[in-house]
Amino acid sequence: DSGFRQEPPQLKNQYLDDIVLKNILKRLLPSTVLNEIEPDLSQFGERVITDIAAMGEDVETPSNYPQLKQYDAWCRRVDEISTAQGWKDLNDVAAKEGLIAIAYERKYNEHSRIYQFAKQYLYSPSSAMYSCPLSMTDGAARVIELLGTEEMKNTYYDRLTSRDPAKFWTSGQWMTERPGGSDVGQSETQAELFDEKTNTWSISGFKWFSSATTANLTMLLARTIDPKEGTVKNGSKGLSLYVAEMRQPNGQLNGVRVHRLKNKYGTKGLPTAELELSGMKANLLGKSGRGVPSIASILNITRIYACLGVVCALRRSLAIAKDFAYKRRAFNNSLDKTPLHITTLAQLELVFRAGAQITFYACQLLGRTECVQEIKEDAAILRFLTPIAKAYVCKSGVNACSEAMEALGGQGYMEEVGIGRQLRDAQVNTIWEGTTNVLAMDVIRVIRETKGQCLVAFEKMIKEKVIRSIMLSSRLEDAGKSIEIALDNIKKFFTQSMQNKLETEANARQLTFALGRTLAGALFLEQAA
Ligand code: MFK
Ligand code: FAD
Repeated sequence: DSGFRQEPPQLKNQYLDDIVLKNILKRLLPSTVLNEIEPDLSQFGERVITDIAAMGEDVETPSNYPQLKQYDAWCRRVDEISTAQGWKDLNDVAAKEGLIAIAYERKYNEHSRIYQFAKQYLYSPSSAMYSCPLSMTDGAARVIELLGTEEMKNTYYDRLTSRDPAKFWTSGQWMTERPGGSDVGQSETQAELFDEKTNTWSISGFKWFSSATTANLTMLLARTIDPKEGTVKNGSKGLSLYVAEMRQPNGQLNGVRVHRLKNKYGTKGLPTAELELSGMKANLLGKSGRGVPSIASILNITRIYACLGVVCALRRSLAIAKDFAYKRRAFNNSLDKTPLHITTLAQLELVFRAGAQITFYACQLLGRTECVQEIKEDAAILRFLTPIAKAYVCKSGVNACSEAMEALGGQGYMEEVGIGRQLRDAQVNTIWEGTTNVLAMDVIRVIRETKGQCLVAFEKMIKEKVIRSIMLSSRLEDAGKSIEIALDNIKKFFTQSMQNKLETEANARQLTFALGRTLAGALFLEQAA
């Protein structure tokens, strides 16, 4: 038929077209660094809508979803997980493009993290969730850098941070068990000393969620059996962190049986499995009984990745929705000239910009804590800010992705348009690496542990940003006043509604979101100045 055909929305170079990312980088990076890395970001911005996007499409093709083969034709247990060719190619791209390496080569010192996260931000929406194994690999490299032995640094760390696809390894992170993913203190998996000389332990139990099951390495928690007494400690104080290779030198799995692949709502190309561990050989990493604080170095990195994952999913969804608005007409008007439609998109843009500002601020602090001396203040702010960011950015961003879908009407709901995938994959970021409420409780944990000093430091940081911004640009005075009022309201809310333990916990989410909104406001001011 010769009827109407809608011109479809199209993506442009994802770096050059992203004014928000470009402005954030301009503000956070010295111009010498930005000038040096911009050609790389531009070429990568093009790749993520061409060859890298095609790899992601390959992974997202239903017939290519991961599959588990438990037995070979001779009834031998093999537990092989097959993945799409695109999944392997995305791994190689990640190594060659330095998606982990950039952060650890530290060519630009503290700024390297921002450069690395800018590339991860471009990569993630096209990567069909390869950013998940990468985030855990990043966390694993950091924990080895902080707590690993020289041998672990020479072997594992070198591989995790390599740019050579033949050498590059990824790592998983196994915490969640059937009795509790939030409350890991209920974990049943146990570790028994196998060889004292080599610090090798034999681990048995069941891990209920393992994403990146095809990774080469894993970081896992297990309850340590005291070698002398043969006893274990209950709760999380009995857990230690271990590092294990997935396979033995002969290629067989290292005491791992893949029970089942998870049948998930999203993250379809990511092989998430239930694993039975029986005599998995692993090395203790860090101190015995300090598993949770040790693995927290990973969590605090992957939580920033979760923010990034939602922010760039929203940015991709909005890029589609905005281009559509220029091309679609309704009631004799182009959507980009329709007041209510534009207001709706502008509100989503605000959510996106808030998320981007908070995420890159967290990333800036992460880089500083890793590279700069005298980092006490940065580290304290980062510790408090990470759960705030993860809870606030992920929750608001997922809701906004859903709105962006609606902005294309019925076509938004169609698979080929691409927003559905972004929304599905964004959704998990409110669950994994700590649910919204668990993170809100982490905010309370930090307040309690620092006896409220983190709130004082937070207030100081916000006020400094406001004052500096107003000094640079007096037109921001009114906005600055609003932020000060928001800060006062948080203090009032905190003192009034946090009288006892029950009330404090019941109000934790509200407090966390208020802190997130206020931080976003201060960062907007800084950007506007
Ligand atoms: C683009 C996508 C990127 C993301 C991909 C990721 C793929 C998916 C991977 C996963 O989902 S992995 C599993 C993630 N699991 C979680 O995030 C667990 C959520 N639960 C929590 O976070 C709980 O709050 C926690 C397990 C930490 C509670 O543990 P405990 O032991 O009951 O808490 P406790 O006793 O308050 O704290 C023990 C110690 O850890 C304390 O230190 P001290 O012993 O020195 O006093 C705490 O300060 C410390 N700690 C807890 N959380 C911390 C931390 N330290 C630093 N940072 C933190 N976040
Ligand atoms: P529960 O802990 O049982 O929580 C149930 C509900 O109770 C939640 O709403 C939670 O917010 C609430 N709740 C719990 N405690 C509190 C509290 N104190 N205050 C208020 N509310 C509370 N884990 C890994 O270790 N490695 C992986 O690779 C991994 N990959 C995953 C991949 C996917 C796709 C998914 C969906 C999950 C993955 N997980 C992984 C598991 C994930 O980290 C957990 O599901 C998550 O931490 C929540 O744990 P849970 O499922 O046991 O829920």
